[in-house]
Amino acid sequence: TPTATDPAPHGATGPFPEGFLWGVAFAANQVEGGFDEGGKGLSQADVIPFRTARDYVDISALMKASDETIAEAAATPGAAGYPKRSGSDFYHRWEGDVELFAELGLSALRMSIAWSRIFPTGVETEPNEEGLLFYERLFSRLRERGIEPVVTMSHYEMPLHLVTEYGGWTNRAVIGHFERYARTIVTRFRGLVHYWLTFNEINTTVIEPYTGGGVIEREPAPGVDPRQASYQALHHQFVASALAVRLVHELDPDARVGCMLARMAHYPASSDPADVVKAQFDNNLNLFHTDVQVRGRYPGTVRRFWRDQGIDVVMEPGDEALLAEGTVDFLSFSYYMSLVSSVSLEKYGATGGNLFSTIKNPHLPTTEWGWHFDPEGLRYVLDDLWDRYGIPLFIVENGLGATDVLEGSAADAAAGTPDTRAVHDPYRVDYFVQHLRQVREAIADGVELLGYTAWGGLDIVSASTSQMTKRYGVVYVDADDLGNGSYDRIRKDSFFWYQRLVATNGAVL
Ligand code: BGP
Repeated sequence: TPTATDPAPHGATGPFPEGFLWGVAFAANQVEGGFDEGGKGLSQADVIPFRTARDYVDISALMKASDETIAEAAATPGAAGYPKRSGSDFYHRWEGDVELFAELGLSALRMSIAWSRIFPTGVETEPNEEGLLFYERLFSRLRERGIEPVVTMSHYEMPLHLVTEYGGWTNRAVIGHFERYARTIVTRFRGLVHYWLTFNEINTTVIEPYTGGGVIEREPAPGVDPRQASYQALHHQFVASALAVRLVHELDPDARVGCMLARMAHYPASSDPADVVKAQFDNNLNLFHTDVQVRGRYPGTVRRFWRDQGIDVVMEPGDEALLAEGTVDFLSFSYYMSLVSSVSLEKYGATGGNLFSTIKNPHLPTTEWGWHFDPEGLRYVLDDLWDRYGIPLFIVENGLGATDVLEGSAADAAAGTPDTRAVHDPYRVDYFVQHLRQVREAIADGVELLGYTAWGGLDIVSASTSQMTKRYGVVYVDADDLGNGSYDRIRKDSFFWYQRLVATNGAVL
């Protein structure tokens, strides 16, 4: 296995295409904080509590929560029990953070707009000007620093009111509210934003219905497949996404708009054809999302799956035509791991990843959180997506969640002596090196790739565990899981490596 210190296998210099976008990525609900400032309404992320350290936050519990429980969570002041309410305090520190990104030499920042900053409950007819101004200043500053904002319209976030009063995306009426929001931001940020993404990891709506679609299902009807509500919500999101694509094309012909998938490749556990067909089926259940958003239609495999499972997705006349019309300009995706499929699960041991329980791949190590570490899988995914769709791709998330150790002390800095604080994270550099070498292979295979934005630039609150200490950044944020700390920013060793990576357009690999 190559390591970060090995010489580059091809001795290549500047192996990435001209104009390749190098960046970092994060989401409003995980980074901003300021959850009740500037006229912002509560979002569904603001009521996700912190549970236990290593365990997966059981968001599905929220789906069964009573109105009173949600109201209580919504009313709890302070941030400690609700880590996403303070995030990384980017809302107050964004100017300094942009300077750090400029120092990194970035050409892109992938981020999201908090819908609840623009329409606090989602149903207002007029937007919240203070929210619009926050992003307008941020986008303008980024452009001044030569950093292209790549903006997700909805990243695991919607106004809480739309969840509690409407049932989230299960309710078709939410489409209209989203359309007004999309029209508002695309109009206002015309010329400032050239790359839009509609929904983050749209396949999450089925995997994590509360996170992805604001789906709260107190009592699913007896005998009804529990995924029924999620697939209905997903269909509404597809329609809303197609409308947003149309809006961007109409309102700002210079901008490009993409979809966003959490791409998890499924490998067959064995060469038994039954396992191979099962892996193909699992891949199709992941890829049908991009089939809809890139090709403009649901594939036969998912329609058959719904039939077999008794899932009945209601579509209105005109929906299919809209999906066919609202196809995206590029396909963006996150890549963290591959999974393993088999028809006989009991034959194989499972890895207890914090997000997915999957068959353990004996050829791959796992991260501290049990996710398969699979750089070659990224090349496989890139080549495969390019083959399947033939439109430009964009890696908008890839990175390592790890426990970091902060050395040195803030007291030194406070006493006027040099700040000795440092984070030595060779494991993160190694992660990037191994994955980016595979990206380079895919580019050599002919894949058209717009850019790479590493997750998350700054340490931010984890989406799935609500931990700050599952750290992804190249910049350390001095805060713990309960929101204690100075929130100071400390450049990790990986910061300086990433800076060289960008400055050489990938030649350090
Ligand atoms: C993706 C999400 C992100 C992010 C990342 C890492 O699923 O789009 O929001 O957080 O995964 O996951 P986690 O934070 O759960 O470790």
